[in-house]
Amino acid sequence: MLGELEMVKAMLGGDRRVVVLTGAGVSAESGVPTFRGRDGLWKRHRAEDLARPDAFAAHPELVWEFYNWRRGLVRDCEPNPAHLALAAMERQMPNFLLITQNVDGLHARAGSLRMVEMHGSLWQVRCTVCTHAREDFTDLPDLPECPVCGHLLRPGVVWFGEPLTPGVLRLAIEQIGKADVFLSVGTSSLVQPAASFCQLAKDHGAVTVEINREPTPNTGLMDFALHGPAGEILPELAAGLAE
Ligand code: BJW
Ligand code: ZN
Repeated sequence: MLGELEMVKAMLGGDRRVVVLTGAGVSAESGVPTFRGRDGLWKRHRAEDLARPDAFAAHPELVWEFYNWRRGLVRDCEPNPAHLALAAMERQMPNFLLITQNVDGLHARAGSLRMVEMHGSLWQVRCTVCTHAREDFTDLPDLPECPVCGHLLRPGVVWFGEPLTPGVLRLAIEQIGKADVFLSVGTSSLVQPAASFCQLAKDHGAVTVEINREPTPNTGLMDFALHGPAGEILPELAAGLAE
């Protein structure tokens, strides 16, 4: 009898439409701290308490210090076997879309192209007042200023209570609605709207698969739950496709 991993492998072949949602757990093996749990602490602040517009309005220097620390940390990290396996899957599958909640850019550095960064990017900055926005990989000052109008810049990420970039949610919903297989990898499935993607996929008849070190609130919705490190499980799935 086939194990769960072999059964999932078998469903990824051919021209099946596959949508993968990733979260912070995918980058954990690169040394990037996850958002929640013990890792989600920075200088006694919870990451969730800093990734908010009200925190930025009240303490922009503290929030920028948090983001500048993360930019420096991620710059020294490398994509891990989980990122590489997803990039390999994309090359082997004609109908593949990666939707990531991660802002670290490691999927792109691993070679993923058909990818949506639904919560923005650590490497984007934009003005809090005018339309200036840019990609910036350099070391930023403590309180970076807009070169156009002189007002404060902010990280180009999506904070709690903010809408996703126009078109991103529409694309995700459209593609999930057509998916044959939906994989949720390394996310706690606590943050909306990403946490609802699994139910959406299931409602449209997709086979649902979770890859995580621990169960999540969505585990009960899954047809398959593969518990373990993404950096071990994803390469096994990708290797199956090449055989
Ligand atoms: C491993 C592993 C290994 C570890 N291998 N696994 C409906 C109901 C209730 C609330 C809401 C709702 N709709 C909207 C909301 C509000 C809010 C929300 O969801 N709140 C909940 C917390 C209750 N959502 C929003 O505000 C969103 N906006 C929105 O909906 O706007 C609507 C709107 C429309 C029109 C006008 C105005 C508004 C926006 C959400 C933005 C989230 N932003 C953040 C910060 C991004 C920038 C940054 O990084 O600094 O995104 S929050 C944070 O959480 C970050 C992450 O992308 C996101 C998800 O976290 P993730 O990836 O799941 O990480 P963790 O740490 O939670 O989990 C890691 C997992 O990995 C764990 O399960 C581990 O076990 C596992 N793991 N190692 C495999 N090796
Ligand atoms: Zn400006």
